[in-house]
Amino acid sequence: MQNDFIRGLPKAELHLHIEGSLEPEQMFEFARRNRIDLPFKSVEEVRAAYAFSNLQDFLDIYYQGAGVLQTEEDFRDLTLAYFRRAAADGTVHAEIFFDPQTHTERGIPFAVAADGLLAGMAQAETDLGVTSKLILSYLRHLSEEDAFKTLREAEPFLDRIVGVGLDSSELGHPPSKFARVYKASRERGLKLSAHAGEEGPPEYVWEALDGLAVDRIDHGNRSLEDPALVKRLVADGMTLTVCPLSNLKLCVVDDLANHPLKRMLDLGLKATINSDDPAYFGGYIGENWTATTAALGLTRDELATLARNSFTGSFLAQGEIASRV
Ligand code: ES4
Ligand code: ZN
Repeated sequence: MQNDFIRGLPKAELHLHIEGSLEPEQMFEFARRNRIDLPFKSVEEVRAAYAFSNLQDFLDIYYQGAGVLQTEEDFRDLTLAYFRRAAADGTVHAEIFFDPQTHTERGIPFAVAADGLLAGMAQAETDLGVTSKLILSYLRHLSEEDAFKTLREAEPFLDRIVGVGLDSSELGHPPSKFARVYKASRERGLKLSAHAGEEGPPEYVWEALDGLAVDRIDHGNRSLEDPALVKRLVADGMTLTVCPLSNLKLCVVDDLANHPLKRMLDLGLKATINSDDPAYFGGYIGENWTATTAALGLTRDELATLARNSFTGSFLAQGEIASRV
């Protein structure tokens, strides 16, 4: 059975927004203990609201949901709950994004979020044996100046943050808008990734490569529209962190059977499978692997390649990778 094979395959998750792992049940729990009013009466009502026709539809409700996260304990509990699910799916390493500006903009200090997340990550390693790294993601609908402010706030944590990302509304906010803050991030020793080619055109992927000098592309689906770009990504051995159930929920693909993941592998692209915002998109890493495998008929060889890519494409040090693939 492919599903048992998949669960038994040691995997890394490279594209996970921790705020996107907030399950409706937990949203009510945090709202209750923080005395916050929610515009929903029940878990069912929340789930019914998760019908999106594009990225912005989702982002509006995702930022609203994150409002229940108030204390260090909230961030820790959220993180540990994610790792329990990821571990059950055979995940042994995860590199998780958080959106500091989503929290600092509403008065929650950077350190409250970061300390809580790091505490959850440490506990996950002790209790579950899952290793992890933390990536701060700049919100691209805000200014580059605001991203610089976030980088300054991150300063005391830079020994515990592996890299930066770029997320939120893609169209109208090209990677080039953040060229200077990416250069500054690189100079501080941080790894670089950026969401590109999810809804945005291939030009945005070129910009992430040439303008930001990223180490990893998040999504990258629309790269396939440009053969010269595909050639470049293959030549660079660039990792793409692909998120099949996210693509389905956000109408980036109309059917999983038409998902480009298999085509990416056939073209020699270094693709990986990830869950993005599992509480909103209907599945954690395991469901992403099993649903994609069923829809595209992936072979065991392809599954092994995807698992290997998830480690070689990670921000683990070379020596750490060698012992795990
Ligand atoms: C995101 Cl799916 C996706 N795309 C862009 N930004 C995001 N933030 C959280 N999930
Ligand atoms: Zn994402």
